Amino acid sequence: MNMARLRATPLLALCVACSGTKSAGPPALNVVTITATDFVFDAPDTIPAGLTTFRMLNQGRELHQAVIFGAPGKTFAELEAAEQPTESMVGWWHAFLAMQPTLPGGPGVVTGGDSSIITANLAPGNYVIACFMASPDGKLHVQKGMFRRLVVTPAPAGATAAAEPKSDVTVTLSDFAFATSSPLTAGTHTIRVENSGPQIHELTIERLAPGKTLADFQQWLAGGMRGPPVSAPVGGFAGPDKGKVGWVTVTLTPGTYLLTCYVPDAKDGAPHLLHGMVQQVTIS
Ligand SMILES: [Cu+2]
Repeated sequence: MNMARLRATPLLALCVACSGTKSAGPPALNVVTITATDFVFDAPDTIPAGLTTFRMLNQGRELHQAVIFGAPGKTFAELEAAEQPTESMVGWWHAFLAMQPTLPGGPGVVTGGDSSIITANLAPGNYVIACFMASPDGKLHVQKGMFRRLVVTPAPAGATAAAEPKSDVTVTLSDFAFATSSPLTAGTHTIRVENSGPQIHELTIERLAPGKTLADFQQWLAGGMRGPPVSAPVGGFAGPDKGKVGWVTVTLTPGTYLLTCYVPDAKDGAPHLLHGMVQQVTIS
């Protein structure tokens, strides 16, 4: 996402909001900025419930994402304990799923200097914003303290819900596939992301290096991810829960991309992409 384009967006939204039109209509979407550095999040402490656009600015050098998760009735301390990996990946994920987490959606992974924009519907409750990317030392960013508490308060009484963002394509997530309603094309798109389940999924969009293919990516994975990566993430949607929807705004340019899901499998803990949840798409 081009920074100039990003800066233009809120200005445009502001103009619309301040145009003086008194006609009834849904209010503008609440926009929340999350700043990610190595390895700290800056974000508001409290936001109102409802449809919310999250703009994550990656001002670090490493890849970052902003997974937003909660679990009914859990304290922040319990959420923060659940996010820290244990020795067994599958054991950790089983314990995480056992608290019946909710992942309404968060900005997907982007490189340093880039930004990641999504819209998600958040219910009131306690949430944690966390980054589960790994550093070259093998530690996950969440282990380096890259997490932050977020309180979502009930929307004010009588408040009208904001309208859903307009999307031009839908990507449906399932065990273990991506289904695209129409071919993705070059340009800026707002993609509606639907999770038909049964598991939690995500949509990560990665641009393959020139001449590289899905086979090269799979070989790189199988080789223990040594050497330079064959793809670079350009955004995505972390979530949503089964049966829920969200939106991701992303700019694609001609080339070859991958749609990937790194969510651990509920049975064996392996990332869903190893169960086939990876797809190569050509953008023209
Ligand atoms: Cu998945």
